[in-house]
Amino acid sequence: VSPIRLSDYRRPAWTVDTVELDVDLEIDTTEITSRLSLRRDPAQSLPLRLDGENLELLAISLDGRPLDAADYRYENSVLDVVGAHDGSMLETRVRVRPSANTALEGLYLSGPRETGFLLTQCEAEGFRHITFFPDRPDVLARYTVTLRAEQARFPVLLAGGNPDGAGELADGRHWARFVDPYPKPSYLFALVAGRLESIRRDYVTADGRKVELVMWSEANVIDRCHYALDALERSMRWDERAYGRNYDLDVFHVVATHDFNMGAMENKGLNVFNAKYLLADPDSSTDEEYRAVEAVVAHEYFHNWTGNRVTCRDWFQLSLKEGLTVFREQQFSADMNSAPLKRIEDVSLLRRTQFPEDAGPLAHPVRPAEYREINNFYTATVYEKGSELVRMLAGHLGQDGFRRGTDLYFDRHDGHAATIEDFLAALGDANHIDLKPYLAWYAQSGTPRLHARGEYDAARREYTLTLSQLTRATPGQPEKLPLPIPVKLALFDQHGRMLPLHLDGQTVETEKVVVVDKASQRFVLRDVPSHPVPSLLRGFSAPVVLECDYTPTELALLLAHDADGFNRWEAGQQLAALAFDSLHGAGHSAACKAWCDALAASFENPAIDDALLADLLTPPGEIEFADRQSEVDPAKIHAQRQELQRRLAQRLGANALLDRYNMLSSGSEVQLDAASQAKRRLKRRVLELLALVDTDQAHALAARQYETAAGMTDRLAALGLLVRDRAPQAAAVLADFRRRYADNPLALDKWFAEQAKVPGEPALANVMQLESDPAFTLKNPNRARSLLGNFASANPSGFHRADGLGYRFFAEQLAELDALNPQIAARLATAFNGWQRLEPVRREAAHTTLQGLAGREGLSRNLSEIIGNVLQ
Ligand code: HT7
Ligand code: ZN
Repeated sequence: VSPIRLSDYRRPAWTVDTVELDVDLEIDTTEITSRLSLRRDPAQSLPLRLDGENLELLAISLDGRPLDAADYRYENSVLDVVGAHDGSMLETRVRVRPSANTALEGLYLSGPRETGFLLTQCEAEGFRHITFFPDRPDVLARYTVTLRAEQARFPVLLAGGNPDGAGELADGRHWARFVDPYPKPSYLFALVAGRLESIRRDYVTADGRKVELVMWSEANVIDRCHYALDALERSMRWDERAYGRNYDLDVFHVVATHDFNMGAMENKGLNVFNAKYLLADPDSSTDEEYRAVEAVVAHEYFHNWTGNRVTCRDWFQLSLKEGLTVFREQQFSADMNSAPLKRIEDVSLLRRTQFPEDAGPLAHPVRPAEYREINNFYTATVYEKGSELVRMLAGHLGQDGFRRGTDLYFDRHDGHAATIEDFLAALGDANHIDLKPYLAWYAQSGTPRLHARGEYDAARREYTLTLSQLTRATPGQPEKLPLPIPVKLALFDQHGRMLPLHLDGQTVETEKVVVVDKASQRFVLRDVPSHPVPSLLRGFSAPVVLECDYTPTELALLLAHDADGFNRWEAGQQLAALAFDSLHGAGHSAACKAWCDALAASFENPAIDDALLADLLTPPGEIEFADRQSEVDPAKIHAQRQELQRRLAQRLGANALLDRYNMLSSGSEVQLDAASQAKRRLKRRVLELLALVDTDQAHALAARQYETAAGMTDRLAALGLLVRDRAPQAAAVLADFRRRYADNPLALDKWFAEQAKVPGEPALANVMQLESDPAFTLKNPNRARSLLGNFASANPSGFHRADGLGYRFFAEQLAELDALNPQIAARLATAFNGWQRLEPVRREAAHTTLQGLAGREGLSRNLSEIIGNVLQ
């Protein structure tokens, strides 16, 4: 398949004003009649061409006249029609097969055929699996949808838009109609039909519209939807306050499904959620999962303006909606919870997922220049790095300026499909600033390295900071340009006090942003009384790797005194990295002691929040350590990181850890307030550290914690520790967990996941055995991800075995999965990213396996694109 290129973009030759869909729903065969009123671009003379994938065409007519075979051709997923003109009405009737749809794209069945329900997933190109259409995001149309089905089997009928009538039909069937007054692209179309229960709440928007909010799920889990409904209400209020955005339909429906390729989908007025991100209760959800539910509910809701009212001109602009919406969710979650902790969580995610993407063969710009399979571009780069770019723009404009900019963006582009240039132009125009230099960030892949060197001239009382940037070549981009990098900085004296900054003759407070937009720049700070310690890139002000030759003492000073919670943690992470290096003799031998001493002081400091302390006590993960090495041996990294943590545990002392653990023990009910969550986070960390110095004691405590836990956070923390350590108590708690949650698929996913994450060689035997467990199926994406995804992407020492058997097993699974669900197979296959940097034995084994996989017959476009790119 030849790639689709951004540079080839052309306006659509044909658009659609209105769509009328009549859908006769049945599990095995559903018939869809569509009437499209067509508009022709007078500047183009191309014949009418519509997309259509796997459709059985039953009837076709143009302007009321049935078409002869000579007037149309349906081949290779396109329908060409002769004789259409501006204002024509094309009517088609097609048949599709929901129960046979294992790819979960288009119309499909969720759950068993006797009890499950029907639903659609159209982003990115699923609508063409439902009917013929110019299935591209710049064709915005008004939809009227009439659903018909057997009433007893499908009592609930839903589609996007406002309800516009319902009634009974002959033969026990019924119908319901929905009209969406807002023009929308086809990827935002949705319908749902089946036996579902609901909980509801009335909501009045700031501009006075009465809205009914409705959460839908299968009956047995409807009680677990209350938290999401509360989160939705919080999101709606927040968007009114923070961005002046009000909801715009009379109803807002949200449906939970266990069968979903991604996290959730923002279909206009009818969001669909992976149950993992909608259901929450203390017995089956961890604190992290509660936060994820709140974040995803907010994310999908915020899309109503950033994505739906203003959509993307083409899929190259995906980050226009995704980067901006992730950023809005991050702001919201920071407001609802702790801002520094949210920042730590988001930057950790970026480093764990996006940095490796940007450093390997899958590197691509936030706005890619070409793709073969768009579903492969829902990546950490488009989402997470895209959000960091918006954060830089927002930081540049300040809170009021950014709001002026987004107001203008919504005014200018409401009801239209926009580009990233449009977004930057609106932000810039509203503030009389040219933001075009930031466009380079959207076009250039790779993570810039920002090198910082400070020199203090005691005689002149001047501190000169030289900041230089370098981005390494990435596939297809050998040359890199300097980018505008905002660096938020402060200076500390040797006692940990912040110094006032004098730059270019002005005094600013104690914090300042300088923008580095050349290969190298010098900034001179005057009137600096003593040799300072710089705190750079505060709050992670740009998505770069900072290289600064800090001494362990300087990092320890920042860890103890930096008022920026994020940078305090960051100093600890950098110090941990020096300590890690020192364990195999490279670099400062004093670093490990400095790290342990600094954390011992933090451990005793009552002013530090429990959750921040838990994060401070956690060194960078194995993937982050691997990112700093050129010949990666995951087994060695695992062992060395364990050793680092053991030294920390020794320094803190078994008694102190035990005392703290006992102090943190929680009550008999799960409280969700920040302090209670923080306690559980620290308790988990303390127990993990204790296990490194008093293993038997920690395992006994974990077994008791498992038995007495009031909720999933404590229960899973205990189970995870026992399973990872292969403790004698592990088998019993695993058996208990399995029994306890036999009917709870989301909890059972955790049971699979924890066993897939056992470090080292034993992981593969576990995973192979679990693959033949009766509860395992490749047909359910959550289950496939929990076992195979965790094994291959979250367990480096388990997956990357020197004998290559991890790769061989995983490749077999991918091939099998690809035949069922290419999107999920392709996503899981990205676990092979970075194989070129493995040590030679593993590298060779991975290479052989990848070549074998690439050579298989009949791979999907999704999987072959990823394997092909990874092999480059
Ligand atoms: N906008 C949604 C993307 C999505 C998706 C993409 C491809 C295949 C299936 C999908 N399900 C949802 C999710 C979001 O970012 O909000
Ligand atoms: Zn999104």
